[in-house]
Amino acid sequence: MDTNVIIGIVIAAIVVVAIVVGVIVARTKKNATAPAASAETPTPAPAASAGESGPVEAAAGTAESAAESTAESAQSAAGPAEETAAEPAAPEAAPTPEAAPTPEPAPAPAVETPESAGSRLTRLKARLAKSANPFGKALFNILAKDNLSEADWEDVEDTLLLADVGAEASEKLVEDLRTDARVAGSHDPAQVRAALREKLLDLVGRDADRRLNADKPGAAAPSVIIMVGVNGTGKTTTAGKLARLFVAEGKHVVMGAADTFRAAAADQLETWGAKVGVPVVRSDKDGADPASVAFEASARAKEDGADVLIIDTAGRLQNKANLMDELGKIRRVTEKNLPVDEVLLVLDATTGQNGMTQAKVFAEAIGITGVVLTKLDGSAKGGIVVSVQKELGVPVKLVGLGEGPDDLAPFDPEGFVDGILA
Ligand SMILES: Nc1nc2c(ncn2[C@@H]2O[C@H](COP(=O)(O)OP(=O)(O)OP(=O)(O)O)[C@@H](O)[C@H]2O)c(=O)[nH]1
Ligand SMILES: [Mg+2]
Repeated sequence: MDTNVIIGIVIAAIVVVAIVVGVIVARTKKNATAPAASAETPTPAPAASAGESGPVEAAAGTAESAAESTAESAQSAAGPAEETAAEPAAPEAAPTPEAAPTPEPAPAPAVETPESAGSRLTRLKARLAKSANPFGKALFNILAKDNLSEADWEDVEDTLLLADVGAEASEKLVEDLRTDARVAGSHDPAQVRAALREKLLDLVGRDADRRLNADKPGAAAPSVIIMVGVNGTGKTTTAGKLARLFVAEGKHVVMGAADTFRAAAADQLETWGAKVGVPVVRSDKDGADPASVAFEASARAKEDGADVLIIDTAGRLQNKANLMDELGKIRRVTEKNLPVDEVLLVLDATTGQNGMTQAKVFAEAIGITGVVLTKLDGSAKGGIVVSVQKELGVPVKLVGLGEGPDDLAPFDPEGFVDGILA
């Protein structure tokens, strides 16, 4: 009995050992075959198909068709080569996504908080005073003299003309100042300054409604703004800065890159938009129809329930009739989706009176509801504020005072006059 039990245990042990060994051997075989297959398959298979197809076809052809077949074989070789290039890409691509997600999501949350309108006004007022712009100060220095001679009054008028106030307005201001007792009769600098400040404020227009239509109560939503102007005045920059101003007010903004003249223009607008999380509707084709981009942008803004749509357009010379007609088309096509509430003419303050001719033609071609005066920081011609309003009968609504992202502010007549008198 005891011997039988021992024999039984020994047999059982042998069976168990045999099973364990069997399992180990099977696993080792599997491991050995799997990597070999995955490593080998991609390389030899394509090499064979690319290499074989050429010679086989060439051999079948006659002398005449040899050239064709060679070409074909080259093509057929290229074909599989492409396929094979794609094939191995698949298994190789598989492991990469695991590593890729780590670095990519990092840049996404970097959305900036733009400066509020109130605080930028104070900053911009100071900048205006420091710029090359204070023609008001030059006027004050003449007017504060004790006995004003005819030559002094001529200097006053010249200063106004040089600052681009315009001939008619300059003449009128000189007349007003000459008859003002505080200037002509008093020698108190404070009174002279007060009188000059008042007159300049009258000239700039203190009562005009300078709000953007999008900011008025009961404004359409989405409210549509189109930026127009000659080349390089600052349309795209202003569109970007304006988007920030709206974002600072908590508005949902969409932009349309209807400057399809060059892809860089849409890229430029996208860069502005990306900083504050504003989407940009654009075309990927250089030279696409700008009106169709405007149409798509207005459709998107409507669909998204945006508060404001800003459409940037290409710079154009006012004497190019076809380009001016294109602006009319952009407006009409946009209006198939949404009414256009605002057309902002972007004028470079440093161009002075030349800007006036442009302004008139743009006003006729597309209609203008407001002016943005850019580069006032580098201009001694701030008087253009006066002349452009007088000529067009539309107010200056915004001013650009630098290249910084928040260097755009609603135009404030008091701030402007104080800035140029400082
Ligand atoms: N100093 C100063 N520079 C400005 C101001 N606004 C715009 N610029 C600069 O003017 C240059 C032209 O600006 P853009 O916005 O590209 O002008 P644009 O009108 O869109 O130009 P096009 O699309 O080519 O017609 C850029 O270098 C801007 O930084 C401003 O208020 N002050
Ligand atoms: Mg532009």
